Amino acid sequence: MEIKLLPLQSHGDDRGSLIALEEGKNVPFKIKRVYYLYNTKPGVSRGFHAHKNLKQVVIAVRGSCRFVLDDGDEKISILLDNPAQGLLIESGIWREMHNFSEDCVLMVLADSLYSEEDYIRDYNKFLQFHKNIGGVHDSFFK
Ligand code: T46
Repeated sequence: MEIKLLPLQSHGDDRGSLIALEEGKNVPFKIKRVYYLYNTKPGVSRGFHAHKNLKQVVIAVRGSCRFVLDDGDEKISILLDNPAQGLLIESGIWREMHNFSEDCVLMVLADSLYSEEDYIRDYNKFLQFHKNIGGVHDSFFK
């Protein structure tokens, strides 16, 4: 599995830094939703699900956290600790988030509105999804 890290240009000057996120430019989809995770308690892990269709870009705007991405064949672990990098997570990928730093703020850009129907929260169902469909196909669950 290939990790897709998007470089985000930082416009720094002597006042500080600024990064702009622009749909179709440095974000490869139409942005329908933005949310952020913060105040994650020490020792807590999050995620443990895949999405049938959703694509997202995740940015550690502050602090750090470790992502484990799993496409059903292979697991890859990556530390997100740079506000000038966006992790692109395609649909059909199981994700877990571990080792949140106390100050971690994760900002997430999503290509769809929130829908619990899009989640696969059971790992065995995810493996079945991957095996039977080989990727993105919502009808398997209907
Ligand atoms: C993901 C990782 C990176 C909403 O009401 N609206 C929303 O847009 C989202 C994302 C969540 N929620 C509710 C659903 C749950 O009751 O907020 C609660 C926590 O969501 P969840 O347990 O899914 O959070 P995480 O941190 O496990 O996962 C989230 C996203 O859900 C997920 O898409 O990829 O962050």
